[in-house]
Amino acid sequence: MSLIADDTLYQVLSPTGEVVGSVPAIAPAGHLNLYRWMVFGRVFSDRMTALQRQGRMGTFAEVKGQEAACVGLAARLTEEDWLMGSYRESLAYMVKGVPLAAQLKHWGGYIPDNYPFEARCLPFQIVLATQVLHAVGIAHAIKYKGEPHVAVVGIGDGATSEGDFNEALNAAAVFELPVIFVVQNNGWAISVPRHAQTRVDSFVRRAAGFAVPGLRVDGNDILAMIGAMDTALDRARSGGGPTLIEAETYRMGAHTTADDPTRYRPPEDLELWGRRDPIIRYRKFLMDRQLLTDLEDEQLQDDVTAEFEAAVAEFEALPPQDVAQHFDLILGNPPPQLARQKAQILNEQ
Ligand SMILES: Cc1ncc(C[n+]2csc(CCOP(=O)(O)OP(=O)(O)O)c2C)c(N)n1
Ligand SMILES: [Mg+2]
Repeated sequence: MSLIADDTLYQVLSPTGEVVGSVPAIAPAGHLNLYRWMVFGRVFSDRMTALQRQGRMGTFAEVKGQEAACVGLAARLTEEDWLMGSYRESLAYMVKGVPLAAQLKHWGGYIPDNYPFEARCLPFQIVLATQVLHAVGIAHAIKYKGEPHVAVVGIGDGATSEGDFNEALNAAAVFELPVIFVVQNNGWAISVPRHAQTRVDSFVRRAAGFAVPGLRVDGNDILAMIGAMDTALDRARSGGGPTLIEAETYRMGAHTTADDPTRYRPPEDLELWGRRDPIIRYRKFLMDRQLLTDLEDEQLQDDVTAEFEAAVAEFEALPPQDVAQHFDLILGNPPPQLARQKAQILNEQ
């Protein structure tokens, strides 16, 4: 595969799991690890949504449907590489080394004070596109220090309309920084469809305007994601500068648990993308190659569910969050309105 400036879709597995491109070099254990993360991501997304509905979790942004893109963008990074993302990259963060316990705290309204530095992930951003500036800043530092590391940043299709995204791409190109922008194009920015976001056909075309090479990838194809990341990582590590990867995927769930997509999404779209499910196609590939049996698959589902439930039990045993800390950790000298809000919330407890 070479870096392309057009928008040919790069695929290794067809939606029905047939091999249609060159399979990246991955050991059998590596394949199973990727698959395990994807299955874990589905369980994580479905269970977090259910917990929120039961009043046991805060507002949550689903990962369902985007497991290959999330796992693929993180899986080939070394410990020293950095990963920045939005609320949609929670699974990618766990692949990079952020513990599930930290995710539960973050989504559960606690101060996420258990992000280990060694994971090299900044807390995920809610304010759209801010993380791309952080990634470019970190990539600048990496280059300045002459380190062989890379900064990777995930961003949604809608967030590419932010000025920050465009400024970041330009700076990355001008300074030839070791940064990879992964646009998770999941079709929607809440209720705004992708076609209402930009007049260009694909996001790699926006990269071309900044002279940043782009790869348009089937984001529901884990092997294509891995192949694309390998190409972009090699390029960044060898001083070749930034790359933009557009991962074409689909948000099968709601935007967040605060959203109702039945009000704006045609049901036939969900049916279409259901047939392109990233987990089903990778499972078929693994079974065709005798890397996975039905029995092992069932066992794996049970294992990841048990892992999730054990972490939830620990999370639910935590003492309640001291709400005052949410205010105290932000500003040393809070303005009067924040001081008032803090007093009010403490009063209401
Ligand atoms: C600067 C900013 N503007 C608006 C919002 C409100 N908002 C939250 S998510 C979202 C849609 C983002 O869509 P996209 O970038 O495609 O990411 P996705 O949620 O689809 O992963 C919007 C408008 C925000 N968080 N930050
Ligand atoms: Mg989106």
